[in-house]
Amino acid sequence: MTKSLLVAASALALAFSSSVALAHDGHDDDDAMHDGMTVSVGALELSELRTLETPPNARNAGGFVTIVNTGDVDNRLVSATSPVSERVELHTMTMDGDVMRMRELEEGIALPAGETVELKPGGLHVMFIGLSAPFVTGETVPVTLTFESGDTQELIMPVMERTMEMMHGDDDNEGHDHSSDGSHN
Ligand SMILES: [Cu+2]
Repeated sequence: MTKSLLVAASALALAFSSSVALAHDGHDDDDAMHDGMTVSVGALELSELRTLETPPNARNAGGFVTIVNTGDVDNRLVSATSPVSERVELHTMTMDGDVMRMRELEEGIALPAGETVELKPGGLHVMFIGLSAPFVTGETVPVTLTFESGDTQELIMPVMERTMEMMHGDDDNEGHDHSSDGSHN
């Protein structure tokens, strides 16, 4: 009697924990693909955090986030760091004739009061330079962002699968050699 009760109890526990795990996974996927979690850093609301999977030999990768400045004071993303790459820069991507070029923003990325700034493929982005390992879909990349306000926040960027649309705007690994000086000039 005691034994069968135990078995029943552990079966119940197993069923419970697996349903919790399933629910949790589904929630995470939803978050990463759609709403995303929102992280508040002072008056800033950060969402849509993500990066993209890289080819095995990739040296660089872009990181993306939407930042809403809900405050009355202008702010600025001034720097980023991560343990997954030699360094992290803040970049913009612009058209130079028919060629998309990336350029480091040494002054950082302005976050005007009341405005929304999107770091996204084809535009502003965080640039991981000198990857220690490829980014793999389903894994996560830690990144620490520092703002002019003095706030510093460690965040997690889920690694997303590349789509054709994303590849068009995020051609980081060909034609943009970040390892040599002057490539942006
Ligand atoms: Cu870049």
